Amino acid sequence: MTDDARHMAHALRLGRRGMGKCWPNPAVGCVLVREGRVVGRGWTQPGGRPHAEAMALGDAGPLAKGATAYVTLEPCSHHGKTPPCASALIAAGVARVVAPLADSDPRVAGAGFEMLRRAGIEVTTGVMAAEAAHDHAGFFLKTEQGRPWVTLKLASSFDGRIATATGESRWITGPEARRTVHWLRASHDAVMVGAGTARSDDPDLTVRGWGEVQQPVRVIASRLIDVPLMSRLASTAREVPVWIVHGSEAATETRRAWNSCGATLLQSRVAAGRLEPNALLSALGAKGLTRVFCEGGGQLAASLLAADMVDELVGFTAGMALGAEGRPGIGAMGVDTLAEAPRFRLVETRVLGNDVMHRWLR
Ligand code: AOF
Ligand code: ZN
Repeated sequence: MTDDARHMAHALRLGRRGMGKCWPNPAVGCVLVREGRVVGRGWTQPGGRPHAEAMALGDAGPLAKGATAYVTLEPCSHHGKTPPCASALIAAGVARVVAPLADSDPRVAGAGFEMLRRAGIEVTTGVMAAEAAHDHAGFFLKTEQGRPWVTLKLASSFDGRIATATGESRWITGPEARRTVHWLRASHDAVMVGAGTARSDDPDLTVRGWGEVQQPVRVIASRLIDVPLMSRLASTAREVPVWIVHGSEAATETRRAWNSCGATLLQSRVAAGRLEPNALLSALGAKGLTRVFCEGGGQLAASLLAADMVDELVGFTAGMALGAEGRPGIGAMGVDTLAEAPRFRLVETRVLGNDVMHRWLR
């Protein structure tokens, strides 16, 4: 590994600390290195500001002069709620900037690199670009296509079932797998379920067991908002945000009731009696979400998969069989031939207690 790659790997690790916390902004990391020594570290703060470079420059103080800045995304050039990071790097006397990729925000998109070069700073791009592209994939999708990255989780028996015929589902996978699910929730901006799951499981959808964390937004996709007002989601909507994406058919009284519980309602398009996946995700992207963790149910998962809108699969498979009478984890997708089925590439397997976790990318 070259020194540049090593320091960029460090900056990427720091950047990941902000994942799930700094939407609508990207989770950027920054390391300042002078004469081979790290003199400043920073990452994008909760809510998206201050930016990573400002944090690292603050950490380094006068030691930033003559240093190389390793930033996981092009430093910004626009005057937003904070001054441009490119100007801050110039003012601090940084000698060189290494950043893997250009920012996809049209207000920046190359202008940050341009500002630095004009000020006589050497700019190196491309270092660990694939890793950075993966970390910022949600932010890029949101700025380029208006929708967040979608991770679909399925915790199931060996035969892909999530409950018995009578609806018993606690617990198929063990505590280690469940703990990892909570960590995955925390690394996403939002956790999403369909109305069926919200009704049958009465889930909290919060992150537990990882200390004080910023809770992800809880999204319910429900055309008619047919989720009981006595649910945990409704009763805790003032503590941790609940957003409901619904169709125009949802009754006015139901909308009012959820509103007064503190939920945010987002009306979206319905096609063939279902929330249209594209419109559903666009509604979430428009609200600034960059990474959404979908935990079912089967119908929502099937419609996202069928629409080719799932970017990552995370499976937790237990050594247990429930048979054809068990409830399938994914609903009907209308797939007739293998050629029509969405395919994913295996990127990781992990043993978690008596279960296996497997991660796949589109
Ligand atoms: C950076 N470093 O750590 C992040 C950046 O609304 P503002 O003013 O905070 O600007 C948000 C934009 O800044 C966002 O769309 C993206 O282009 C960039 N994010 N830039 O230099 C950072 N998080
Ligand atoms: Zn910035």
